[in-house]
Amino acid sequence: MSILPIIIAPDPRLKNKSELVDKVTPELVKLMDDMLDTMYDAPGIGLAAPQVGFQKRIIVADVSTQDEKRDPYQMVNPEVIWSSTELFDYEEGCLSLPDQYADVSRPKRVKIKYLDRTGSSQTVDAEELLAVCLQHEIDHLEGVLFVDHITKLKRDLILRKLKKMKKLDKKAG
Ligand code: GNR
Ligand code: NI
Repeated sequence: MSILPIIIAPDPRLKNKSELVDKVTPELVKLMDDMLDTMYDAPGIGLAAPQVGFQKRIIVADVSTQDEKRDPYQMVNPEVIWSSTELFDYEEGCLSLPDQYADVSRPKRVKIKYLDRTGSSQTVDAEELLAVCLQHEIDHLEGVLFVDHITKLKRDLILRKLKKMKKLDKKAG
């Protein structure tokens, strides 16, 4: 159980492509457990390994609400193997872009193939919020942030604000 520091944009580590995992080792299972702890602590509904400094194709997610039972996903090498032509708009945020939000349009339903924490191949059919979240996390593995799906004008505005915040943080120590 550890909470890992989350990398804030702009940061070149968030723009890298993450590497395929060739074996689900106990170390990677520990990383996935720490990622869930970090996500719940933030709090967030998803987290990708590159956000905590590991350039590996690993994501976690849980879109359950406060009054529901926890429903965590831990996915290794996730891939979208089908997506609907119907789109779904959602106001996205990101733990690596604190307090910044924008509407993003993505396929409403997706089928995702992945390895679970035991190394077994699984698929999940996701729609609406879970589909948004899993596509957002898989984007992180390609070095893509939600702001890469909006206009350059809006993206530059958000990235300028984050740069300014980092500068102020540095000054404050
Ligand atoms: O916590 C998160 N909320 C969220 C809201 C709308 C669309 C996507 C997300 S994912 C985000 C956590 C995060 O940054 N994951 O990479
Ligand atoms: Ni994110």
